[in-house]
Amino acid sequence: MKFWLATNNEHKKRELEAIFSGHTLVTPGSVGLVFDPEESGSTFLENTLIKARALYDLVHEPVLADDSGLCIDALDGRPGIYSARYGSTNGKKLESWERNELLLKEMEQITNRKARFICSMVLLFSHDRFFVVQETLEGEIIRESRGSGGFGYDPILYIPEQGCTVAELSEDAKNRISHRGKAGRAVAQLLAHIV
Ligand code: ITT
Repeated sequence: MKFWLATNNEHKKRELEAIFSGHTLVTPGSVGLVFDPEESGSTFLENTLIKARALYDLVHEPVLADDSGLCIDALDGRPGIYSARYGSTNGKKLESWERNELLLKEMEQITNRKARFICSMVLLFSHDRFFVVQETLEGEIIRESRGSGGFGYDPILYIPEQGCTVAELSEDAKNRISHRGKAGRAVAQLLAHIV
């Protein structure tokens, strides 16, 4: 099946293409559509729906959207829905490695390192018909960045069961255990039943 992908993040696109192999995913950017909705929701789920509906209004075809981020217990869930904007000044976003360094600094004196990635995913057929899944990947914030795979906060989330950070996993291994991989497979299963 073909669906539009409500993202400008190439890393997410790549992961989702592997998770949804057998389907055709098209990003607005790939066909020259300008897509930059304001993520004004107060939860991952609200932001996913905002993105999905905004793209649906442009294309009037099924849309898949993902809103995700890193939630740290000792920081009351921050950066959470602001993960992409953590450390931004005057609207200018930091590079991923700069965000990671800043976050490690903020966590320097903190002993409770528990954290998780969250991915809220929506497959939307119209404004009022959609399927939602939200998944997590549990881990701990490491003291120093490790690994070069993945993207975003992957080098600083350590997964005890794997004995490494997410950035030290292969793409396949990340997709097998990740918040996005688990959410995507659940959505793909739903899709198989409803289409
Ligand atoms: P779109 O809104 O265009 O999809 P984005 O990068 O702004 O792209 P989000 O608003 O969902 O996406 O922000 C998610 C941020 O959370 C992302 O920029 C990363 O910093 C982080 N993040 C999400 N998933 C991640 C993952 O699998 N590994 C590492 N960091 C992740």
